[in-house]
Amino acid sequence: MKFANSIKMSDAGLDSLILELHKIHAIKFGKFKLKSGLLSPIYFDLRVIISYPALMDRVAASLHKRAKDAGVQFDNLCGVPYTALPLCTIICSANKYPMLIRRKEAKDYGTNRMVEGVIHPGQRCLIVEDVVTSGGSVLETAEALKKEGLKITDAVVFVDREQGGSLMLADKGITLHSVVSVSKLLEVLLKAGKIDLATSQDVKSFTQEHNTYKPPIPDEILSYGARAGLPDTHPLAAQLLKIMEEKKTNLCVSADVTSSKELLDIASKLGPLICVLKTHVDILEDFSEDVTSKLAEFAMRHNFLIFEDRKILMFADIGNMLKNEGECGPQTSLWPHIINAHGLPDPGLLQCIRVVNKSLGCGCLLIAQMSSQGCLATAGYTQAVVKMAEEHSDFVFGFISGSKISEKPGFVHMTPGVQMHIGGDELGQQYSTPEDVICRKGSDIIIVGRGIIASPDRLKAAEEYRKIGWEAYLKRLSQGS
Ligand code: S5P
Repeated sequence: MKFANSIKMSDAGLDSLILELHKIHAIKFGKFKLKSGLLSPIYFDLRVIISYPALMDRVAASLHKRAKDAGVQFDNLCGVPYTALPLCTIICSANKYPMLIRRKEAKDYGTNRMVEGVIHPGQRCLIVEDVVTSGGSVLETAEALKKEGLKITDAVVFVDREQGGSLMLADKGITLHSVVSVSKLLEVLLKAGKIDLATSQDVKSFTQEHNTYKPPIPDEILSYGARAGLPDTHPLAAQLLKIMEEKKTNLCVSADVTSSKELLDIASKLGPLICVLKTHVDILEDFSEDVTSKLAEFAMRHNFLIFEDRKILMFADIGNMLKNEGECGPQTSLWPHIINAHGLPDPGLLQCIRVVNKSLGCGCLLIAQMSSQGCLATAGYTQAVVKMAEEHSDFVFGFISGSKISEKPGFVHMTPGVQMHIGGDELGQQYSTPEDVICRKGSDIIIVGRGIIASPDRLKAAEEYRKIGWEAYLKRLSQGS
């Protein structure tokens, strides 16, 4: 028999694997009652692959490759019972890795063990799973293995249903590596004409609406004002949190417009309703120094901060290049209060941009997650960015993220991709609602662009977002007490 590990899982290989799985009804569309009682428009039944050995080899190989590509270190593997057991067996047999089996129920005779196989406490065990929804089954297996003294830092799964499992596991110190996400799967099936657009949208809405992730609720949820007064809070975060408390707003308007007149109009009219104005001055067609000084005037008058979004002129080179090109400093007479940077290059980048910006009183938000579909910033990356922020907390005061990702109350979380209804645009932007972002995902500030900018009455739209965002915050506070 040709072993599965010889199979190369190219993009085309993955697409054909998805199509094969659809063909044997391992992926089904319709109405399926889940354990929770919910009616799901999609169902995965990967149990059937045991009847298709060649396909089973390919799924096992893809799991193995995913773990290897992610550089996961492990001493042995354990499959979550039952569907992942044969998959784990194939990986171990083909690659000569030791395997462990977790029992679902203890025997009442013999050794009475919950985990079978030779255990060396302190060794790292990689968990293998077929489908993850909430992450609960992976966690159960991880807990059983931990009781035996094993270290569990990673799990590899074939399908991530993108309903919060990876975030929940990340909270427990486990990085989830998935071969395929539901979004990718829908994309492939749609392209191949196996499903229609309405089915794909239906599944997307279902996964977004039934996200199972609940950020851990700290013993006490602190108000914005209380967080401003904590000794470890960065001075800029403190200023921002105070503004939010005073003006009763957690709204940041993303003024993505190309004319200076429009930008200044937004700043002057919406200024009283917002805590932050996010600009992209690089897209202004008629930029002049006059715009920056007027923006600064409005920021003073209406008490908001200016956040210049650096994603287009991205700070994403190595630190040395930015130093050489003088890219780190102000490009205009106005220097914003806030800038952002990716964590991708390395901490050298932060050191470089900090030198210029910190002396000007500017603080930085690290982009830990993105709202765009298929974004590569997944759990492991996000965790690394949080660590980077903690190590540079004299300059970094928070994150651009989809939810709360740090328990440190001094960090501010700002979330883009917000509109009144969940959905997205044709270029992959994905939207959550203000209530979802603030109340359930525990973020602090909603960043709203087209939800306000494309409205015929921007003032009215901004007031609606401000009100809903603020009410969601009050609800979050009341839930914590
Ligand atoms: O992950 C991100 C990060 C940012 S800063 N996704 C985003 O959409 N943004 C920005 O938020 C994006 O550059 C744009 O300025 C704004 C979202 O605009 P909207 O019109 O989709 O609300």
